[in-house]
Amino acid sequence: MFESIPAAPADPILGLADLYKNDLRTNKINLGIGVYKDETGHTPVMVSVKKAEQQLVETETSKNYLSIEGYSDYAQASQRLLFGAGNPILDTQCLYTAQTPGGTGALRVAADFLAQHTTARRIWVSNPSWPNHHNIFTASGLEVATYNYYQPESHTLDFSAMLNSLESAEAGDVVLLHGCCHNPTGIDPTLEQWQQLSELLLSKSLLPLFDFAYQGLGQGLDEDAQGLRLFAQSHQEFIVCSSFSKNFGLYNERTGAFTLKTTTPQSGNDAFSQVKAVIRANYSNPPSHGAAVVTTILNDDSLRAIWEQELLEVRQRIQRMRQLFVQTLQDKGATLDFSFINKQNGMFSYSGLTKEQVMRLRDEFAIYAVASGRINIAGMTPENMSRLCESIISVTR
Ligand code: PLP
Ligand code: TYF
Repeated sequence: MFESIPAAPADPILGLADLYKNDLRTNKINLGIGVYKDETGHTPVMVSVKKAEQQLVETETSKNYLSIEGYSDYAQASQRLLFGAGNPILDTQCLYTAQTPGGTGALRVAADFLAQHTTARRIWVSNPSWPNHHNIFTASGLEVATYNYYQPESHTLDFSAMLNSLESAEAGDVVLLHGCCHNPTGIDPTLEQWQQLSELLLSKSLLPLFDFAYQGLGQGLDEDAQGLRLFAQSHQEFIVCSSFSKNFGLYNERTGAFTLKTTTPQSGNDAFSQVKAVIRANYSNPPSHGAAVVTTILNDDSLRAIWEQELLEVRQRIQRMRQLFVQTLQDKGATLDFSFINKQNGMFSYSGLTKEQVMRLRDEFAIYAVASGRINIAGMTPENMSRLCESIISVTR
């Protein structure tokens, strides 16, 4: 039975992590997988997380199963972070949140729920996007269509092309939007563009699905949520799939949330009962630890202040590396203009490097980037910057 199964294609990003690990060159640089690294190239446990974990070790009394939807304190804290404390949407009784195994788990719950319990058959995903979007939605039986997003010559959002492609969407289709720090381009809509998108989706009866995996890594916790919060003012129905992997550094604890906004509490209760049925058939109930850590931090003023400061440092380090990268390339005489990298948000940048240049960087210089040209700015340090820029100049000459 197992003898004639063809091998699955490697994940274009996770596969790279293995190649990097097995590379014996000591001066190797990893700009591949989207994981934050500090100035020393290490992915740290945040101090706020360690402190919350210490508290939990002291106070935890049971490892009993959680409910299907997870901790209710976590759900409320997640909603406050998404929409802002004091946002009237929090009192509508029309928001339903389930704790999920990472943002990926939230996306899969959303995909199964949409495919099995709504009339939605098609979801529109940006071109390019995180490769796993296609896997997840296809696995649930949805058709994946793509909308234009990126203008390679100017390294900007091709907003008119984006609107144009969405004109082909039909009532009842779903549109996936990256809440902030678009993966892989690092280019987000402006507030005016979010407004236009919101109006377009409303006028065409398209359902917004926000993938919000990088809140706080762009401009700030509230700033990064401006698109979502604007949509929430006028859309009665939408879904948010959020993740705490990046902004709490809780990658391996699989900590995310699925949030459903419905028109009325009555319809919401029934719809959310189906979300819970989907979860039961997938993984029954979520893992506890990451969500307990997040809830502990968000609901404790002093831990929260430590976390917000740590997140600010993450954001500032990424911005510093962007500037240093652009400056160093310029100082070393790069012929290409890389200044657009300073205008992008979050960990990722679409560098404009071609697949051939990415392969040369890997083979000749032990520098790992995604074949699409996506680079993880957080893989840069003041120590590796010089060699990185010289190598890039060498392959782009
Ligand atoms: N969505 C996007 C755009 C991502 O980049 C990621 C990254 O991992 C995820 C979702 C999944 O997040 P998680 O690791 O929490 O499953
Ligand atoms: O885009 C990234 O690098 C992160 C991490 O299948 C990741 O989102 C990459 C691929 C994948 C899961 C997570």
